[in-house]
Amino acid sequence: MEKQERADELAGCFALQDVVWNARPYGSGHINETFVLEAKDCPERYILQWINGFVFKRPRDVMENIAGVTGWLQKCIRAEGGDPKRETLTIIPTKNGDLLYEDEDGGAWRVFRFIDGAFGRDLPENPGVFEETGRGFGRFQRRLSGYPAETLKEVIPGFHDTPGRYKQLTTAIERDAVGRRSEVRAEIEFCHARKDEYGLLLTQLTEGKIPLRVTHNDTKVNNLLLDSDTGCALCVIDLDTVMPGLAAYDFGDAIRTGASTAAEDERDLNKVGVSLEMYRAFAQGFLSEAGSRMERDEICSLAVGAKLMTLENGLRFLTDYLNGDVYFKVHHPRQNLDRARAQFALAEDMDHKIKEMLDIVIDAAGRF
Ligand code: ADP
Ligand code: GN1
Ligand code: MG
Repeated sequence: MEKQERADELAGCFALQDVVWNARPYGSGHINETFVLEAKDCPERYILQWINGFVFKRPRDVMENIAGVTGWLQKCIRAEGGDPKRETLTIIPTKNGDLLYEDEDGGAWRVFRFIDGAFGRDLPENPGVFEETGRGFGRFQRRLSGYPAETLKEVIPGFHDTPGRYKQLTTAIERDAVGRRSEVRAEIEFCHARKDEYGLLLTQLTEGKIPLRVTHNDTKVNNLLLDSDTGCALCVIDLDTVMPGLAAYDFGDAIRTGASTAAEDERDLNKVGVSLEMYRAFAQGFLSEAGSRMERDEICSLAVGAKLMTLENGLRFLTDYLNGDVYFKVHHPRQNLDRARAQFALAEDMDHKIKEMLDIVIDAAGRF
């Protein structure tokens, strides 16, 4: 059965008001299928999502992680005088009290309260918006600093294991499943030439120079909602990948998406680069919330993280292109290749600016 058809029927399985719900496709994520549930004369709206079972092999683990983390965040938000219904996700259980609903094809579905009066962006329009985005992700990391990390399930093993991502690329190159290898020789060369860089952060972690924290791990700019009235950071969403990780992953992925001068899949590579003005704005916001606990090595790792997350996503997009677009949603057949090329162009620009990027985070931390 098509997802849309299923979505229309599924509202009745969740603990919602007993009215006729209409499901409309929503958002621009690459992984899940998202719908907004609306009903005539009903002010409440909800998000209904099909959890991508190819990406998340154990959706129940995903939901248990989210339940734990949102429960913790609700307490922090209440203690800080905030509104837990708007500042974090609220899971709406099924009528049986379960965190998810399994359909007869084995697909997993969940419902969240819709956060009204808020907006997200694929690309922030100015440094002010991006500074708030930094504050939002930094606050998320600060609030979760005491969370018992050992209770979190590793929902995607090796999610930010960049050397592992490179290995997956080499496997995809060898298999050449859909005959695209000969078309991407230059991109493959680019990835081989940088193979010594992929382990930079993991080495620092193993050597004890930077700490493991509870991180979001998918801090694309559109995974943060801002308040429509005040423009302030409101709610971090898309909590599927909350796991132990590095501050540099969250800092880095937000820079990759929000400080880029072009879209993630921009074809005109002359347009692609990192804006240091945007980078600085994000760094100031992020560090104002999460920076006080960080030592100098960790602060420096943030700049490295920006480059590494950009390379890592490039590796992943190229791998998926070679595998026949089985992981990321694509709207046309060359989109993963466009995405990979744009990431590589962005990483090259970061190579030229890495010294300034390091200086900016040190400066924004204001303590060294
Ligand atoms: P994906 O993993 O596919 O990126 P997301 O969980 O990020 O899925 O959801 C996709 C989009 O749906 C988001 O970018 C956001 O615009 C919107 N969205 C998700 N959850 C909510 C929510 N609780 N309230 C309002 N909008 C939401
Ligand atoms: C996916 O779910 P979404 O669209 O926010 C992906 C991220 C990638 C990103 C690239 C679970 O994020 O890791 O960085 O696409 N999420 C997962 O745009 O793989
Ligand atoms: Mg998302």
